Amino acid sequence: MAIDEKIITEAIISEYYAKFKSCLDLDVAVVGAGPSGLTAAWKLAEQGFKVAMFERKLSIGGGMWGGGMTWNFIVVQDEGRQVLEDAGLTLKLFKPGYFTVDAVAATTTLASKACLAGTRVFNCMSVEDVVLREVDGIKRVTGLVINSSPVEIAGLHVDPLVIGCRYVIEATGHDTEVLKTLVRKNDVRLNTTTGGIEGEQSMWAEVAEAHTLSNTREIFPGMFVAGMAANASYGSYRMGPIFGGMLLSGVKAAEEIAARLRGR
Ligand code: 48F
Repeated sequence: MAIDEKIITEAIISEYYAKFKSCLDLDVAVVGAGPSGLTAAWKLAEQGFKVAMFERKLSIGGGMWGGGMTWNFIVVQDEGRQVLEDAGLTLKLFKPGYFTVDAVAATTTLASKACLAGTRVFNCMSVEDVVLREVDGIKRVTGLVINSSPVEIAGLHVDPLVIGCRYVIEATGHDTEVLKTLVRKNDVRLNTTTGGIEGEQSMWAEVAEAHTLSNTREIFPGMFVAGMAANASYGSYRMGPIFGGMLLSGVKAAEEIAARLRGR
């Protein structure tokens, strides 16, 4: 069969823009494709919600590829194990209560679950701001301001584009980048003790794992925090290469948002 390069180009242009156009009005926009964002996207997309995920890097998976210090295994406790088993992974019991799994297998499997469930993934896309609106007298996040990562990396002066959504999941990890932008640019109060971002504390895995789950909530109207961003927002600890809290946080964010969207 003859191959026409122009048809290949046309196929990519058509498919990409059809995908982009279908994402102008989302149920949920997930920022950051680490383990918490991937799990949340998977769980929401498999219920039929319209979900897109925006990830600055070329690869999705965030900080899970390299296990601990590039030694590519991760650890989960009993509590988080089921999420990975539901995804099709087999975990190995290392010591009572501690399970291991290959980090690359875990990352690719979660990524695959999110994609195959119907998440529209935009890699190489950075979220640089949010859209704020006053809805019934209350300020609310109603969309994201996005730009091509190569534009961002090159420091080019190019304006962004905008998508709309019912909910944002802020899953940008330790840096809580999107939430920081929301607070820096607007006179807003978050659902935290001080009303601001509390900041992340040093390593305390046991407490951090539990807090990741309790800190997964709507921190500002229209915006949930998940994963490490949840702990960094609410002033809890880091936990290193134990990932159950990240997975369960994604599940919780998905459950809470699904309930709100259904009650709409
Ligand atoms: O850091 P990350 O993996 O977030 P997570 O889901 O998981 C944390 C763990 O990896 C680990 C840990 C567990 O013990 O502590 O650190 O909370 O993934 C966050 C993703 O967000 C992307 C970033 O490239 C990464 O892949 N990201 C960050 N800021 C932006 C962004 C942004 N402004 N726009 C798009 N993507």
